[in-house]
Amino acid sequence: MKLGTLILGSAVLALGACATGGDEGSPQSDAGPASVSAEIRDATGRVVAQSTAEEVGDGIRVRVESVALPQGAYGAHVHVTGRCDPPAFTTAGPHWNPTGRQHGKDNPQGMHKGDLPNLLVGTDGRGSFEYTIPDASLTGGASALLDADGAAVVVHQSADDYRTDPSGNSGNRIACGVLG
Ligand SMILES: [Cu+2]
Repeated sequence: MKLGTLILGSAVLALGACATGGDEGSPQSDAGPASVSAEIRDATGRVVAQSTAEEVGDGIRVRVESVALPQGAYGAHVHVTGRCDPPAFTTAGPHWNPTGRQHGKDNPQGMHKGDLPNLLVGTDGRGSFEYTIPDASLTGGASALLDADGAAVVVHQSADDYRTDPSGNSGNRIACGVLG
């Protein structure tokens, strides 16, 4: 924790020093937010779920909550690019995978850092999970989630089998939200 405080402190200092002069050329400095959130919208622009991502110790705690999805089980992942262009949301790119693994916790070559549990939604349209991505950070470090092009949370049309590369056989992307 002491090291983390020290790094944050010097990053803030560096940011202050840059305020009147040059910069590092990136809007995402190392002194980024400790938590971010996303409104997850379907192809028509309706908010169907919400997400938060928060730095906790050496990981990122991700919460995804349905507010208006139909009953069912949905694959959900952190994708590498913070762009959600409907209707197919392909601009969000592939799963966040800074360690070059395959998809899925049940895959011997898995898993992606962006892999998340399935989102289970009841008849009332409600359901949520909380999951901590280990050994990960939002900002700072070479493989931080919030790099220059950000990141997005994507919900797929069906459940993730946690095994099939590259996206758990979870079908089309039905909703997407930019983390920021
Ligand atoms: Cu996905």
